[in-house]
Amino acid sequence: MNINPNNIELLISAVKPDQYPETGLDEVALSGRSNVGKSTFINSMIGRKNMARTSQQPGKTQTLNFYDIDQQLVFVDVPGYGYAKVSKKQREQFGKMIEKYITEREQLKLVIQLIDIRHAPTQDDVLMYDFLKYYDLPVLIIATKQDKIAKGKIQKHLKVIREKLEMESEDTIISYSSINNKNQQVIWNAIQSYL
Ligand SMILES: Nc1nc2c(ncn2[C@@H]2O[C@H](COP(=O)(O)OP(=O)(O)OP(=O)(O)O)[C@@H](O)[C@H]2O)c(=O)[nH]1
Ligand SMILES: [Mg+2]
Repeated sequence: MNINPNNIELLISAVKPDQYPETGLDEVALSGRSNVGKSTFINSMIGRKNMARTSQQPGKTQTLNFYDIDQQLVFVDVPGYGYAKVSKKQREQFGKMIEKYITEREQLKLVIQLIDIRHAPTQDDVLMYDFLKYYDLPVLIIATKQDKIAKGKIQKHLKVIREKLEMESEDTIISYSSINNKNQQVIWNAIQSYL
């Protein structure tokens, strides 16, 4: 897939369905723990440093942010889960907002779930994966922050993630680093195969 980095647009930050944009394009949503690197992943895939807002503090993304990617697809940046400092009420609101989007959005073709390659998936990661599979959504697992482990250990860590999630055989896992963009073309090819 060939993306023009100068043709990316934040369409809207939405909190409810009547705000979702009508583009006619397929959508790919980003899911994962707060601070795992979802917004950074979007920036790195499109070759733009500051398109999606990122932070070292978890809890940065609080709305569904729809990015038109060169009129080829829409990335939807989603608030992360598992951040203890978010209030219970806010967690419930995020949960409802995400559930509504994921379960009702027809043009949603793929969910990319990011997992930190250094650690086994958490209980929240497992719950999210199970939730997506319950709704029959294809899931592409990106084991991110690959730059933080030795190359020789990648396969072992991928295996731990695959087993802990009990990944379905049709789902794919790919390692990635938003620092050096390794595997970026492999990931674009994988994304394209779901659209
Ligand atoms: N070393 C390394 N750091 C990364 C990578 N991806 C993201 N980070 C860092 O991880 C931190 C969190 O990144 P974000 O993209 O804001 O995380 P997020 O998942 O969008 O977080 P929320 O919006 O809170 O859900 C930032 O300090 C990033 O620089 C990576 O591949 N390698
Ligand atoms: Mg974010």
